[in-house]
Amino acid sequence: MHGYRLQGAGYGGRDLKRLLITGAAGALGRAMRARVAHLAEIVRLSDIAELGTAEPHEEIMPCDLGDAAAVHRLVEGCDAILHLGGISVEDKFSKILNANLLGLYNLYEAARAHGQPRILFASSNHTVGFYRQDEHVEADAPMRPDGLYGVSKCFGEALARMYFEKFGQETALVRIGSCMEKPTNHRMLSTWMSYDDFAALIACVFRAPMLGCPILWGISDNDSRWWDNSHAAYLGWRPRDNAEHFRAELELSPGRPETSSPLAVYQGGMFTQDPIFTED
Ligand code: NAI
Ligand code: 15L
Repeated sequence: MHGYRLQGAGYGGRDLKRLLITGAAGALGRAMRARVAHLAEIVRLSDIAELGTAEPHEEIMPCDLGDAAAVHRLVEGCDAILHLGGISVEDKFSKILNANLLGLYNLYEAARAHGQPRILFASSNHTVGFYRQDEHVEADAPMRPDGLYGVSKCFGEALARMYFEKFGQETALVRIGSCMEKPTNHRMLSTWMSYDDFAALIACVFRAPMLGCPILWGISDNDSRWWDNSHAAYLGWRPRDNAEHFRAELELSPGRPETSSPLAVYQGGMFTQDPIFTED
């Protein structure tokens, strides 16, 4: 942890009363659970997978995002939502439909009914996966999703934008690159975001006096980055880690991909090669 010290949380510095984390049993949920605990008096954890035992400041509410009534109960009483839940890789459309499309609609309808808590939506670089790695992509460039999963994140961004335009619902649309302990291939020299940088971004999103509905690139301060967040400087997020520190290690293993490999050609890497997974 690189020692962010936040005096107060909540919009404009007030403490949040209750922060909801969906997808809390997943890789990012488990990594963020302790890192964002300081932001709120109570952290409500939700998933369809096992969540373990609640700490004194936590409450556990299992919920399928596709169940509208359950999502309404889940969101009630929350003043901020870290939305990590859903299908996180390419999959059958029926699974993506339930968790990422219906689930997101349920979440935004519940938010509309319960005071419009600010939302951080875990979008993905796979909204723009078919751009080539030698292209610099602006946040407002046309989407070029690389699969049904990427399309579901495009839907999520569009839905969030509509709720912002129509109702003033604030959301940070964070196009996460590759958020993990450390980068594991050369592509991630560009796409990596450290857990600590993500936790700091979450804090900035929920502390900002005014958020709006910006698209943010979820990456560390990587030398090899393809995207930049200068349009969102008002949030005050300064990522501190840099995938470059891992370059020598990656040269040894797994080594550089062939220049013609999708891993070296497309921003979305191997996701561009996934088939459409049909129903059985
Ligand atoms: P993950 O797959 O480890 O976690 C997702 C969680 O959502 C799982 O615990 C799963 O049980 C839960 N979930 C799935 N369907 C559900 C449903 N119908 N109802 C309730 N919960 C459901 O994914 P990870 O890596 O933790 O990612 C979190 C979010 O960030 C995902 O939305 C993913 O698309 C997004 N993201 C992650 C990136 C990364 O590098 N880890 C990169 C880009 C986006
Ligand atoms: C994602 O959207 C996935 O959720 C994650 O598992 C990683 O594969 C990441 O993108 C990536 O592109 O590296």
